[in-house]
Amino acid sequence: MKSELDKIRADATTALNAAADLAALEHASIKFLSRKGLVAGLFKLLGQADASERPALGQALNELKTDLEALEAARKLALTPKSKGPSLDWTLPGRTSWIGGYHPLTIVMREITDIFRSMGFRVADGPEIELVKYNFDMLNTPAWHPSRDESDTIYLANGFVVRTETSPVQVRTMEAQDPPVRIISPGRVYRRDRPDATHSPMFHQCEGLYVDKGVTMAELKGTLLAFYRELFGQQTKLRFRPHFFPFTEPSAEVDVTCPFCKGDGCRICKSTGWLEMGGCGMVDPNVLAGVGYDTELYTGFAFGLGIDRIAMLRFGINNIRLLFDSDVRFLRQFIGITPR
Ligand code: 2NL
Repeated sequence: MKSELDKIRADATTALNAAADLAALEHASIKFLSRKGLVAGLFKLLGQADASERPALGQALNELKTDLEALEAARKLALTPKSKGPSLDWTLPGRTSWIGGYHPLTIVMREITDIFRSMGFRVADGPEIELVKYNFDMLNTPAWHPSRDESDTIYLANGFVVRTETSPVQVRTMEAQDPPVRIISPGRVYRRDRPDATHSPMFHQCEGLYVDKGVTMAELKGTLLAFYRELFGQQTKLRFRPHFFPFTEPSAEVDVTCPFCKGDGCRICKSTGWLEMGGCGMVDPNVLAGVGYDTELYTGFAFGLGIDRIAMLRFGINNIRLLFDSDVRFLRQFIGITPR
């Protein structure tokens, strides 16, 4: 029986190893390891064996059975096709979700429009490419005025310019509706300026216009004072310096007390205690007449302020180019900041 056992071990090992696929393995497995297989047959012969040989034979038979079962399991694993699904590379970096933020100019622009909205102004919009007619002629700008020079203004073909102020928006609004008109026009404007820390050929302006019966310069100053106090703090003071603009008469430049030193004098205001913020005046009757308003009935005030300058002051930005370079290392610093 021992030789029988050795022969079955050799045959079964060969058959299981030789199985080239799962079907052949199953075939060999049935032949040797099933309930009526050759190994089971040997267990039946055990009863007829000599009593003295039975323990050793029994142990050898058990070993044969476990050895062949282990071989069959190993062959089965080797012959089972590997899963062909997409494999995962766990060493790759994960997907980052980026958090967005507002651009500093957006923050300041929203603060400005919010304040003027609260005072009853509407926000008006218009094209950045304008007719010379709207950018200069209808604003009472004489043909000889230096702002019309090609060294200052970017001229396009067929009587167009890229707007140098947002005033054309106000002219178009007045053309389209009768007084009362109470609007602001924030937006981009363009000048032929040599870029440096404080100048950019494209920058942002917000103009305001109020035309109605009996509008006075006192209301102009009161409106701007309320605006700047809301923006820079309630202790802010205002100063008008006489000036000239073709579209307003009288005209003034507007200074506010420095919000950093409260007027004492510091590095920001160059020890003057004042910051220059923009220009303003009473709308020249020629402008009102140009849009068909009755200048005996209506008066108006207008003003213009630079948005970039306000953003630079508000956030301590020392170079205007930072506002337009879209450098994420700069912009990241504004994540989480919202209009006040
Ligand atoms: C400045 C000066 C100013 C205006 C803009 C204006 C518009 C119309 C009629 C009259 Cl439709 N005036 N705008 C008036 C005075 C000054 O801007 O220094 N801006 C930064």
